[in-house]
Amino acid sequence: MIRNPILPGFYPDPSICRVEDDFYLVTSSFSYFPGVPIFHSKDLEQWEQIGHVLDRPEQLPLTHEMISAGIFAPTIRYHDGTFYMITTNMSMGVVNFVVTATDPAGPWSDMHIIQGADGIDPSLFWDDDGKCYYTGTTRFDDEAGSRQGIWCSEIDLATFELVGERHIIGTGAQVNAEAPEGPHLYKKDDYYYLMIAEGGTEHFHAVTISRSQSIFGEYENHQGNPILTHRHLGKGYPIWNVGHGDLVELQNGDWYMVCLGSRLSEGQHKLLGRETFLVPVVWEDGWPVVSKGTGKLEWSYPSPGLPSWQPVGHAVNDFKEPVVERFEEELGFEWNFLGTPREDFAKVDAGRLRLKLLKNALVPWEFDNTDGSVFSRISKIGKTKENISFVGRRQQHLDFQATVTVRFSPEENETAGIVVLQNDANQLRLEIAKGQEGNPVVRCILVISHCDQAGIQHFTEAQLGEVVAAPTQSEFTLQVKANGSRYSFSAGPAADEMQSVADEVDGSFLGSETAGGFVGVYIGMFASGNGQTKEKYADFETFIYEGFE
Ligand code: 6LW
Repeated sequence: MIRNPILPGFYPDPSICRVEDDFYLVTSSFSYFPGVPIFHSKDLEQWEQIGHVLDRPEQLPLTHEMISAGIFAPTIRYHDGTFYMITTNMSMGVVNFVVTATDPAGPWSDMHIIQGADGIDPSLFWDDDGKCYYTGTTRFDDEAGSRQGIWCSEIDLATFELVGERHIIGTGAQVNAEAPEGPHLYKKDDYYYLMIAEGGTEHFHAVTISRSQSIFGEYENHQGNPILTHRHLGKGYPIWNVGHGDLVELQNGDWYMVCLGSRLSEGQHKLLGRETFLVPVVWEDGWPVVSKGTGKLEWSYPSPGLPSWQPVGHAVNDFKEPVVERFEEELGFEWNFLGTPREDFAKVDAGRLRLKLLKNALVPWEFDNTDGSVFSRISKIGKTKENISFVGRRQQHLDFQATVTVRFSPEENETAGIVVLQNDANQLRLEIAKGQEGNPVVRCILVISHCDQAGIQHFTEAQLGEVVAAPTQSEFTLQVKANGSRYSFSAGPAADEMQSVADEVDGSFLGSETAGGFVGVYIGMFASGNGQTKEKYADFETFIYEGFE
């Protein structure tokens, strides 16, 4: 059975390709490093992460400053023995580039930057004659004024250069469609199909399609558009902002679409960001019908009937057992840094994750003095390339619990702990610090952004609770539990001696509908010298993530 979402948690803008019996799927990763997680499946039901496409600093220059910058919507394709992943790095400006590999688990090549390719959401399409075409988004002027459209150009993949004239091939199904983006071209039965996302990546998101018998158009919009959306289901429908899809044809001629959607907590909060869903597609009269019979994303679909298969490791969508990280070897694929790690601040060493106390902290700077729009915030990036000592994983369930043991003796204003992170200006931290009486304390800190009347963002920090530890205590068990958007924090010297630090905190402000941006919540471990880098580490042991719903 297909259980949706197939990739729970923040995995937006999915793209899929098939090579014989194997399916590969990639998603956006913004300012998290490594970037572009890549998943493998043979049955479309279980998905195993096989790596990250961008796992070397030179492939992925990022800063940590603006979490929703970095890598936007990738496309994965396979042609003639080579895998291609094409995407945009917003932290380099708007730079579109391709990396290639013969093994999708890596290594992937260095970046091949496509000069002259403006806009976001690049995709590649090979025609029957072997020519390859680039599609992306752009602003252009016509008699209707300045607007966004989809452009297409031939590309030479020997030199990674655009060839010949570029053509505007689509502007969306709706008149003055908001944000036509995420284009992909397909060819079926003598038609080129241009499938795009439109309506913006929020409540009005949608997948629409047009077709033409010639690659540069003119494309005829489908009368049945949008072919997938949840915008007409009203607010509060449990899966929201459905759109940005990519199609795949199975070995047996069946078709499926991967797309993004968000599960809502309490009917309105998008804490998990945008997740990856899978939906069956049939073709009728030359056009795709998505989720035939209901027309909306369902929580499950019957098995596609592919040969049975067991992943080699752990399927990323299997949470029957708690996910336990013992930090015995390298960090598992679920762990990320914020920005490109340029310093050696995280060591996995004999059952411990050692995080060095760097001078930077997860302090709110991101919203300071900018308006709320992601793009105006992106324009402010580039202040610092210094790291934050942070390692985190996605919150993948509306209800979950995470527990970790930390060895740390705080001095001066040093801190270490765990954080529920949407972005620098919207977070809940459970941190060990030196208290006013000199004892170590564990305190819960809330950081929340708000907008003033002029539309400028600010933030507030507040302490929500504190427990005081014995003067010599240096081992702490920290736990965060979520029940919908209520987060509870507890701490103690051992797992069976826990005390509440802050209970049932309203974490709804961590939803992207108010916090802004394109990411979902992470649960991270951090350490900071708060102003000073120290040759000192906080040691984290046995991180247990349990997902309930
Ligand atoms: C992405 C665009 C979108 O590039 O949001 O949902 C942007 N669609 O296609 C960031 O994910």
